[in-house]
Amino acid sequence: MNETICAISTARGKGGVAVIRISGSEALEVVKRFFVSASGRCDFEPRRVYYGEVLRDGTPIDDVTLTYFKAPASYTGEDVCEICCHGGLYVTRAVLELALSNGARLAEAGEFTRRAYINGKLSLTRAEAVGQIIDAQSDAQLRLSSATRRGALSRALDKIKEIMLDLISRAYVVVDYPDEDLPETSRGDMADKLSLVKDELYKLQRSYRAGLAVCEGVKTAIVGRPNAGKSSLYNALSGEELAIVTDIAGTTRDVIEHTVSVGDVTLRLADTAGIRDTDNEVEKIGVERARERLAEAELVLLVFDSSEKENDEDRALLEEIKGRCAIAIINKTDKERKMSAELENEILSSIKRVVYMSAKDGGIEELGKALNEMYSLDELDLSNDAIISNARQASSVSSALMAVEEACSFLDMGQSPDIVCFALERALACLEQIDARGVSEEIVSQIFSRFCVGK
Ligand SMILES: Nc1nc2c(ncn2[C@@H]2O[C@H](COP(=O)(O)OP(=O)(O)O)[C@@H](O)[C@H]2O)c(=O)[nH]1
Ligand SMILES: [Mg+2]
Repeated sequence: MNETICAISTARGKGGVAVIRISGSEALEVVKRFFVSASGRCDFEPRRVYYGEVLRDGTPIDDVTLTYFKAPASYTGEDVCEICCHGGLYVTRAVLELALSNGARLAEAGEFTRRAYINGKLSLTRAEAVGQIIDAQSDAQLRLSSATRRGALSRALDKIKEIMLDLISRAYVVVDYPDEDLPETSRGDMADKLSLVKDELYKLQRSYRAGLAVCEGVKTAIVGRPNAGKSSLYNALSGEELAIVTDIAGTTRDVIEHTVSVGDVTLRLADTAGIRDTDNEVEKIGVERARERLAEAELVLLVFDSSEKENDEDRALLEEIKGRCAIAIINKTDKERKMSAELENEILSSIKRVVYMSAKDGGIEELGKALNEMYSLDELDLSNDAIISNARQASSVSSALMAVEEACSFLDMGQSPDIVCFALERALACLEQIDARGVSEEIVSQIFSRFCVGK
């Protein structure tokens, strides 16, 4: 039998109310030892809210509400009591201590959700999504994690697994009972089903790039020659005046970083010093750092000043960025244009994506659109589609794909159905790793340790 656990489930700090959650077979017994309802009743019905007082050594310390959920109809699948007390630090702690001294022990980080997973209330991807919802910092992150929590990814995986299982079981029937007159899965049918499985898995694999861009964020460097408007762009994207902006070339020296969301993409954005040759010792270090940050960036926002004639620095940077994942920002469109059509053509041909904007007056929506397109987010419905958003899920999908590819090539080579299915079974085992209950204890612990206490 599981121990009964308790924790403060609301954030630490002063607030209107705080929730203390208690889960386990003894939950109600524990609570009855220190809670008395105003009506005097103690046969609490599930899914009802009771008003009453919390007593410590016979003295009321707060008036609270108690909600009781009876197993298995609760978050964890066990008996759960939630006490809602006033949200002071001291009073909340006092109620928690009463639960502790009356038979519950303190929950570990993520232990409630872990129990929900163990009791079959949530699949692993859905449990992970609960963590993502808590961590979400943008609307896109919330939409994606909420869809995963509702089971979008689980259902997509189940669908693929179902087709695989059907193929495997039909083939084995043929293998096990060769004399019986069972309909043999025709090779054509098998090939069709396999290619369906492959398509679905490739779709999931492709979704990872989008999932990463939304959830983890893209390491991005804003680069360009001095005074192009990099810091202005950085501030406009951050929505705050974080970087110093002046018309003096060489103002920015330190690399400053901030996470922002543009369109549906999360950018781990760095503003850098304008890249040029300089004799100034401090600026020189700034340029070196800008170069380092440029080298490690996954995405480059290369800023040009359209109100100035281009120079060698612009051309050198354009040449350097060729072939990288980049968006060209042609800035200062509110001013009279002096940049040559020749450079513009060069930019268009070497960096496919170009956004015209004024960091002063706007154009950020256009950048958002370019980013959504770049990460295929315009093809996805974050609120409903199955999207892979972490390395654990992605690596299992890749392994499953390899095994399915192998199954396909066995089939092409004319191998018998059981050999094809042998590869399919391996693919199935890889997919089971994502969402099934067969996931190793180590991985499960790792996932739930990232949660906060009380969740
Ligand atoms: N008119 C106009 N001025 C801009 C724009 N973006 C930046 N600036 C000005 O250009 C100068 C250099 O900007 P800054 O952001 O410091 O450039 P950085 O050196 O690339 O970081 C400042 O005076 C800004 O106010 C823009 O879109 N339009
Ligand atoms: Mg700057």
